[in-house]
Amino acid sequence: MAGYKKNMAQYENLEGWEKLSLGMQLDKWAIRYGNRIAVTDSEEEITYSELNQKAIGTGQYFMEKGIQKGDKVLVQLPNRISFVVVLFALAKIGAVPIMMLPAHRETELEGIIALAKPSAYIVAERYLGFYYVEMAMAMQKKFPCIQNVFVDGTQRGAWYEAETERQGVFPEVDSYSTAVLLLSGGTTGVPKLIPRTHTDYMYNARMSAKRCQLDESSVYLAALPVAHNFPLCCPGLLGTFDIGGKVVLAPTTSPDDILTAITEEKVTITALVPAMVTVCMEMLEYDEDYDISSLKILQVGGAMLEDSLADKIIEEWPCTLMQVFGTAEGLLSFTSPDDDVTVIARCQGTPVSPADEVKIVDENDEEVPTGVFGELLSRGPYTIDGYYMAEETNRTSFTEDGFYRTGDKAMWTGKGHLRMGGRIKEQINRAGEKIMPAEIEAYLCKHSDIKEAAVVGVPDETLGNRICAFILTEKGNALDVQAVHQFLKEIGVASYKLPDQVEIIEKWPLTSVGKVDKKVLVQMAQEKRGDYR
Ligand code: J2J
Repeated sequence: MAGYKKNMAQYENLEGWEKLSLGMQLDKWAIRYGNRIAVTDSEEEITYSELNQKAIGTGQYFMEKGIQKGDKVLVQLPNRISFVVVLFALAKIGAVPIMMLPAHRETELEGIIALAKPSAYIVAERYLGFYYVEMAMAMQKKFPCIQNVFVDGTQRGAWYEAETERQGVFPEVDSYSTAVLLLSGGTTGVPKLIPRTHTDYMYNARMSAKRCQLDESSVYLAALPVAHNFPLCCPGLLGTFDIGGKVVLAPTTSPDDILTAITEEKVTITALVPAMVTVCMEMLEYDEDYDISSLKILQVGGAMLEDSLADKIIEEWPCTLMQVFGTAEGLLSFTSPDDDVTVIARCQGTPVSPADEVKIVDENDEEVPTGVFGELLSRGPYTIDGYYMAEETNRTSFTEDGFYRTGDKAMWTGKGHLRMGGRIKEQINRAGEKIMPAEIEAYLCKHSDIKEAAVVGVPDETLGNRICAFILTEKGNALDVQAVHQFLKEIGVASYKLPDQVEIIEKWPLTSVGKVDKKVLVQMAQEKRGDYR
């Protein structure tokens, strides 16, 4: 452990802090919102009462098959109602879902199974052309801890459909026990699991819903994979259920599925990463049949939102942009719909809880003044004090007094808002000179032929790291290293920041949650190394 253990009692007077398990929250919502539609996917829609009934039946079935309170359970389901049923069924038992993404394969699974030793694996039979059953069976064979594999098939599993009439007798679940294990956003190294408790997770959802001004008429579209913290809880599914709104599950992250769902379901709020906004905008330009006029709030977060894209959203979308800085480890900072548009355009707002403690520090952990970038640290009611079973990592990822080191560069603006500046770890050290990719990306985007840019540090024998710029050009125009150098020099960029390698790209490699996958870009840069000067 990081030597520091959070004392939950200090938060018990906070508005929205409730000592109730997620399973019991659903009982409460079923009574309060009964016949209102809770959630719809491309196949069916169910009410709050039906959702609770299905969760009770499924939970009872899982218990009969041997899942017990405290067990870890791998859940790998796409955006379908069965995901929601499973989430609450496990919550009622006090079993802990590990939130795998549909995109995960053997390598990711093996690391996580070895770490958490799940007793069951709940998986879709098939999704986007991939047949999961074989992979699940192979995992079960390799790891005897997995006693059961439950398959959500095209006909839906017996565990889901037939069991709705059962009465539930469930163990008592401590609301300060772990409710879910989220996967850390970090794309490198050993997998890190993030333990979130029932109480802190619900608090996270409530504070987010409050900032988004959700109410019973809200229709939330889960466009990202729901196993991710953003659509699950910020405010996502849980925040929408808590307020009695309706959740719509988009079957994939394709712009057509997203825009069709917004049009047909009259969605009022959704959450996208910047790369998804760009493709949706392109789609809207070519197809006039979509109608996004029902949208009140577009949450954009997960990665740096370029100023130019923020401006474009504000100009072209018929709703309020909400900039979102979020981490599955906890801390959330959103702009508010009541903020001035100049604020919304240029920052990521303020933390969602009055009890969040945020510090921005230099390399000696000393706080930096307003307007100066440093590393963002956070501690608070819904921020974890350690990863699951990861003593070593915890020593470096948390300070002695329990602040989580985000590894993100941020500053306080003069008006007291957070502005993100990219990853600290991403910093490129080129022959001793420190370069932030985000800075070079912003310069490159000033070029009239460049639509988007991503800069990575590539291991280099001579320089330590060389700078490689991937660029997506306007109308496929070709630009070489010389042309890029000339432009950057013209606008007055120091010569040590000039990219050593420039690659034209037509389509970004994306991570499973839609961020530009910089790890893949580094590999691509290495493969093409012969081409650079
Ligand atoms: C720059 N970087 C950002 C932003 C996240 C809501 C939204 C996103 C996540 C998420 C989330 C950023 N500008 N606006 O959990 O609830 C980068 C930072 C951060 C990392 C966290 C949520 N918003 N980031 O993305 O755990 O680098 O959570 O540390 O996947 O994404 O990644 P993750």
